[in-house]
Amino acid sequence: TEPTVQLIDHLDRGHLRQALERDVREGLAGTPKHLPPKWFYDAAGSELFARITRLPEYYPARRETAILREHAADIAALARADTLVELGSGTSEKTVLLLDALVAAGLRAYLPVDVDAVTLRRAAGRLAARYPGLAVRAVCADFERHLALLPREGRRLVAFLGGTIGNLAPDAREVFFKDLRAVLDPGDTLLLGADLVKDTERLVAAYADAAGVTAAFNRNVLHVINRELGADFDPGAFDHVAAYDAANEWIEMRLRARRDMRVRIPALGMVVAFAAGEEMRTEISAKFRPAGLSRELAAAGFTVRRWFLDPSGDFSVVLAAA
Ligand code: AVJ
Repeated sequence: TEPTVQLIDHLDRGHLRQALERDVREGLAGTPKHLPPKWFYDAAGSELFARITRLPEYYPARRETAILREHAADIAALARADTLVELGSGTSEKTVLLLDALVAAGLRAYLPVDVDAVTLRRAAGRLAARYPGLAVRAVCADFERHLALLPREGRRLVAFLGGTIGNLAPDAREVFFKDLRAVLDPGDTLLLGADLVKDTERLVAAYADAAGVTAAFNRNVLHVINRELGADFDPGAFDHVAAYDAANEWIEMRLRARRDMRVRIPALGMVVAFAAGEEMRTEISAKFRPAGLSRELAAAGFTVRRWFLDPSGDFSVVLAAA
């Protein structure tokens, strides 16, 4: 049987609900309509994302895994961490690669942070069972809002993997890096996974897989809004769209209405009209160049210690010191 893991909850139902209401009200009143990607991740959405990471087209997960497998010991030696804090930990599948090396080098605590309490609890239990000497404390929180609440104990390594940093628009990213830097102490480090700019075809294929898993993941946000806010979205009436914006160097996921629709959202007292062909943005996933990301990190007060690129140059992991 798995040990019980302490769950620190900064996202009580009330706050979560309020944040969703605000995001949906603002996003659906906007032109163009848009929703933040964080609402993809209920239990079903986290599961769909885990399936995405196993798709042949979705190279980022495999590339990052290869980097971590190759360089975990280097990372552990550079970070000399007592505590690993992982932002957006999800199923923590890749984390074992880091934990094996970090625990061998003296790590004492692991704090996964995620918005999806179900997936978080399950992952934390699995890792607590695998590393008996490690204190595992799961933190249910929104990494954009609750950085200041993260426990401060020992030398910390903050891991933000998978390329999730790309979900933040440049202005939000700047705020995030500054806020994160402000809660770190000298000696603490950041391990950041970032997907790199590459040819458009491969980028788009990674977000428009042949099996349609990404399409289901994209539509899941409509199921979440239906369940939580009593809305009557017909998810099947929206097409999945993935497009590369070459000027901004980011992938955009959208949901395109197949026909004219009126969607009722009783909890918000809203009726939202969609015109046939209208597109609603559900995610940006920015792609980076090491030089540009180095500049952003430096501007927030981080010092880059090392870049790790996979042999094909598709994905990068950077270790930066506070
Ligand atoms: C989990 C944010 C890293 O942006 O590539 C995968 C999410 N969206 N396929 C990404 C995602 C569509 C993913 N991140």
